[in-house]
Amino acid sequence: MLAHLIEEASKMQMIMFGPPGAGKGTQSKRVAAHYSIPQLSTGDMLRDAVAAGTPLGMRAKDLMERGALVGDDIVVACVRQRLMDADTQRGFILDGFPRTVAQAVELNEVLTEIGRRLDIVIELSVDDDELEKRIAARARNAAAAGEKVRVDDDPQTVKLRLREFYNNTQPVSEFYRSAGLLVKVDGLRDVEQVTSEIINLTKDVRHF
Ligand code: B4P
Repeated sequence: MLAHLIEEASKMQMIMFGPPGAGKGTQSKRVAAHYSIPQLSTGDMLRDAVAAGTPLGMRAKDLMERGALVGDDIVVACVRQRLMDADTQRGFILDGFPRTVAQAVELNEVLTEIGRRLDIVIELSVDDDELEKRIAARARNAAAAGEKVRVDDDPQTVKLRLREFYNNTQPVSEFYRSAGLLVKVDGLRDVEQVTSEIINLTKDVRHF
């Protein structure tokens, strides 16, 4: 009973980091459900804005379809606003953010402003061949199910997304490693095995 109450009161503030298709979205949803905290995916926020045709979505659409990163100002503004929502009080998982060192620096500023801090950054490691296979499988499965295929899941665009990752996003890993927050997880295993490892790694870092 006491353990349950402690679990209820404690916070988990984490980042799920990794290349496109590493399973950030897949794992964030599962871990967020385990801790009953929201998954804040900048990819989903941007896709929703594109679908709704908002001014922000119109700025993001072309960049996303080309496999490029959307401007730091747009993404940071989305995250800043979302972190003000009451449901993040017990914690959150940032999925796909930050994707540049500038975003990481701005996130630190936002968290300091609102009196919050990060507990852990999980980096999912998956090699490029497997990333390309997973994204191709997602596109095939969506088409077979009659669902919308993500424009950026086209094989040529995936190569550009990977290039963007190595040029602009990979340095974020070093940023958090030097802050003592980074933990690498082998993302090549089954979905369930990866989730178990993340839950094991995170259960001792929650705070009040
Ligand atoms: P995201 O929506 O973040 O897309 P992603 O990197 O492809 O997704 P993820 O790693 O979550 O893969 P998933 O779990 O789905 O970004 C899309 C675009 O938005 C970016 O290219 C950029 O333009 C823009 N954007 C987003 N955030 C931004 C930011 N902060 N700054 C600037 N621009 C930004 O997994 C992929 C597939 O693998 C799935 O089909 C899944 O079922 C499968 N899978 C997962 N884990 C597996 C496992 N263990 N084994 C086998 N298959 C697995």
